[in-house]
Amino acid sequence: VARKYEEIVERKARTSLENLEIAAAAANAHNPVRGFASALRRNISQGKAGVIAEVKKASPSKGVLREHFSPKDIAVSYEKGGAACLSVLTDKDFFQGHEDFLVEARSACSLPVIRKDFIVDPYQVMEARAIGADCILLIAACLSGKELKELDQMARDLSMDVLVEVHNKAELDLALENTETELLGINNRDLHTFDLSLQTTFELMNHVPKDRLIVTESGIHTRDDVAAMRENDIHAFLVGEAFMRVDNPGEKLAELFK
Ligand code: IGP
Repeated sequence: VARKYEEIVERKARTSLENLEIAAAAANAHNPVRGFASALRRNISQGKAGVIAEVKKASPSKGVLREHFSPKDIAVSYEKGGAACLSVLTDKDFFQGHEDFLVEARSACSLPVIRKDFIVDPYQVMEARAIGADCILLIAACLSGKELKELDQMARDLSMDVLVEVHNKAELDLALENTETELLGINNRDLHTFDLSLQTTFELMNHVPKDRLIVTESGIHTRDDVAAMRENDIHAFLVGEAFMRVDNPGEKLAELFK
């Protein structure tokens, strides 16, 4: 009966903001958040990297990354490989993602999960908690200061953590001014051109206050990439492609962050 109820609630969650509110409240009662930021902090305080491992079938710049795509199998593999958290793409049009992938991945493991999508509306924030997300991504490039403030506050009112993502100094200033979340993502990829440079992290990190936890995002492929970050005191990572392209994503994770 309980499972049926969850199914019903989850269906309703797609229909209206009002129903979503009910679903999010139900999720908070029956499926409380798994601390996302705290999972990263825990790993880092033990001297390990805090890895957010991404579940991503395809990307607009690279096309399909993985033919055999099972969010459940990938989640299990990542947990075994030592991931602190999962990131699941739910955007359908450009990343071939789906809300169901988040539900599947999260229920297959005990790791906290971020909903990775282009969030521009309160509806999507409510929906995130309703489907079980523990954290949301807010991309400064596609939001005004007012929107950032509203969505950051709303997510935290729903008990979720927020990862706010920036790619340049103007976006960083906007994010710092309008969010209170501790998780500050620096995307090494320019979303407009797809150009990628790890230098982005090294340039912007000096402008980030010490109480924020920097997550370096995109383009991490080698042990040298990881070492360069860690030498600069960057210990939290968001990695997708490097894991999606191999048969055993968790094994690759363990090897990259050994
Ligand atoms: C992962 P990579 O290069 O390891 O696959 O990158 C992640 O950073 C990337 O998927 C990402 C992203 C985003 C995707 C970062 N920010 C915003 C969609 C939207």
